[in-house]
Amino acid sequence: MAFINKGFQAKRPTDGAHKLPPGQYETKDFPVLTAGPTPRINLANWEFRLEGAVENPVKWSWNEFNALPQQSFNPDIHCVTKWSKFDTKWRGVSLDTLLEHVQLKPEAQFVMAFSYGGYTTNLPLADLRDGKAFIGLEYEGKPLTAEHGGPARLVVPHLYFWKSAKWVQGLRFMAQDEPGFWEDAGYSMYGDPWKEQRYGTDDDEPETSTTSFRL
Ligand SMILES: Nc1nc2c(c(=O)[nH]1)N[C@H]1C(S)=C(S)[C@@H](COP(=O)(O)O)O[C@H]1N2
Ligand SMILES: [Mo]
Repeated sequence: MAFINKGFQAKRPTDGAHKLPPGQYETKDFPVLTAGPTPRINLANWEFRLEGAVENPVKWSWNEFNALPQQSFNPDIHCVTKWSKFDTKWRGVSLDTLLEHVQLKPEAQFVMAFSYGGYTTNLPLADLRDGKAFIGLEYEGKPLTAEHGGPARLVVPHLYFWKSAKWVQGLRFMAQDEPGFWEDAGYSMYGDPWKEQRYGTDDDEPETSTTSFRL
């Protein structure tokens, strides 16, 4: 029954209630999921960059980055391997704060997050705005551990957690959407857990497709 929309009954909670997206289960643990080794990062050389389709590429050292305004975030997170964890406790820098420092070129619509160690993941720029994403520096009141992406990781909790690049080094703004590491391996270009977009085959079909409406 391929024409059933898997996300039909799933609604993202709007009232702050903790809910499980379709196919997920709750865990109290914080599992570690990494493809490859954990990179060793020397804070003296660490930098975070905004580059690509911008008028003014920006770069922060570790001390400069930590001097940016920080906020607390308590999101629910959802991994494509089906665990969800409610009410995680972070501190970090909102992407809105970082975006104040760049003048984007008009064609900048997508972002490639890139990490120490070579990991990449793609997102629409709109998904980083309006309090929806942050760079996490602390978890449960302590500096973020290396296994969870410390010293700094992207956190985009409304999308599957593979979009939350650990050891993030920067964001490259792009005119066109391009697949990152897992997306290139067949995972969804967008990864909305409420629509259960796990694989590329779960992504919304173009509006021009009529076959899915035939019985
Ligand atoms: N750099 C990097 N970031 C990454 C990954 C990775 O392998 N490398 N794995 C992703 C996946 S698949 C998930 S589920 C989360 C896991 O984060 P955690 O190990 O802190 O639970 O990190 C994401 N970010
Ligand atoms: Mo994952």
